[in-house]
Amino acid sequence: ATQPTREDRFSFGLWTVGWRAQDPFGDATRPVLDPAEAVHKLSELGAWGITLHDDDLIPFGTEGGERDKRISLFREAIDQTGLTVPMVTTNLFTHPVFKDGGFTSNDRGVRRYALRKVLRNLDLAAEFGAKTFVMWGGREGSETDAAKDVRFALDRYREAIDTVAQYSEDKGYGIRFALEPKPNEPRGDILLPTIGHALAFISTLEHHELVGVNPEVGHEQMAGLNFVHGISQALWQKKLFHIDLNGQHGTRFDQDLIFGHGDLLSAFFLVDLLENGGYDGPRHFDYKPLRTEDGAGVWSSAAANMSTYLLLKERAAAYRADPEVQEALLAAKVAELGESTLAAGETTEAFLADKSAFEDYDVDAAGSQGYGFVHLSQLALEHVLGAR
Ligand code: 3MF
Ligand code: MG
Ligand code: MG
Ligand code: MG
Repeated sequence: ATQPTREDRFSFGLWTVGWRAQDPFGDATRPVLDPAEAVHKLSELGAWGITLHDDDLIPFGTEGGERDKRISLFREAIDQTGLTVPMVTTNLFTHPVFKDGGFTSNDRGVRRYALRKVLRNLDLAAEFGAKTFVMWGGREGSETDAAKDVRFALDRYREAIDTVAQYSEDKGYGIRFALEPKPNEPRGDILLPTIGHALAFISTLEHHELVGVNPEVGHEQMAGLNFVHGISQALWQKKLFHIDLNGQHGTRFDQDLIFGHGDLLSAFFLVDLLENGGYDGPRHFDYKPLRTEDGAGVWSSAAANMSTYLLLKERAAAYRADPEVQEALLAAKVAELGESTLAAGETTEAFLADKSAFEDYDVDAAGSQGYGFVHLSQLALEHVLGAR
C-alpha cells in the first residue's frame, strides 16, 4: 500500500530532486541533474507529475536554439514516460536583477522586465499543459522599513497579477494561479507572509476567482502557525489550488525536510484533511534531499515523501474506522460543531425569547463538563504509531 501509483497524483519540483545542495555556507555536494533523468527516475518511483520554474529547465539567459533544444528534450522525456506537468512556476528570485523584488522592485524597469519574464513563462506553462501557475514572491519584500512603501508594493503586486491573469484569459489558457506565502527568507520580510495575508490580498484582485494559494507546510510553521488550520481555511474559502508538502522543525530557517520528517502529528491530520476535506489537486512535494546525500540518497528521499504520505493515509483511514475513535469523536462533540447555532428559521426575536439559551442556562454544568479531547488525541497518536 505504500507503493505509489499514478492515481495518487504525487508530483515533485524539478528543483527539489535537482537541488545541488549549495547553502549560504557551503558549496554544492552533488552534480547537476539532467531534467530528462529526473523525469525518468520520478516516473519509475511511481510519481505522476513534475513541476518546474522556467529557469530550472532553461538556465537564465539561455535563448534561441539552445532554449528550444532544452524544451524539446524535456518534452521527449515527458512523452516517453507519460508523466504530466501539472504546475509551472516562475523564478523571480535568483538573478541579481531581482534583488529588490520582481513585481514589487522599487525600480520600474525591473518590474517591467519581471512581468515580461512571467508572461513568457506562462506561454511555456500552457505549452506543457499545466493547469496551475504558482507564484512565490521570494524577493518581494525588504530588510528595512525605510526602503519599502508596502502600500505601493501591494498596488504593484496587484497590478502584476491582474495583468498576468488577464493575459492568460485573453490567450484562452484556462490556467489558475496560486500564490505561495512565506514569512521570510531570503528577504528579511516577504510580502504576503501567511495564508491569511494572501487570501485577504486575493479578494482585492480583478480576477480573484482565478487566483488561490499554494501553501507550504514549512512556510507556515516558520511563522509559528498551525498548517492544518491554514489549509482548512483555504479549503473553506475554496482557494486551495495547490500545495507544497514538506517537513519543518518550528520557527527557524526553511528546512524543506521530507514530508512527515518535521511535525509528524500535524502531517497526519493534514493527510486526513486532504483526503477527506475535498482537496482534489496534486500532492506536490517541495523538499530538499539532505545535503549529506549522494545520488542514491536523492531518489530514496523522493520515495520517502510518497511512502510517508501513503502510510499516513492508511493510518488516517484506520483512525476513522476505529469504533473507539468514533465514540470519542461523539463524546468530544466534534460533529456537533457542524450544527447551526440558531435553529432553522429561528428569528432573533425567538432566540431572545428562549430562556433555556440564557436565563435558565446552567453555565456551571456546561463549565464543568469534560470534552475528552486528550483521550481522542491519544487515540490519534496510537494510530499514528501503528499501536492500533
Ligand atoms: C521557497 C519555495 C519555492 C517555491 C517555488 C515554487 C523554490 O521556499 O518554496 O521553491 O515553492 O518557487 O513556486
Ligand atoms: Mg519553500
Ligand atoms: Mg520550505
Ligand atoms: Mg514551496
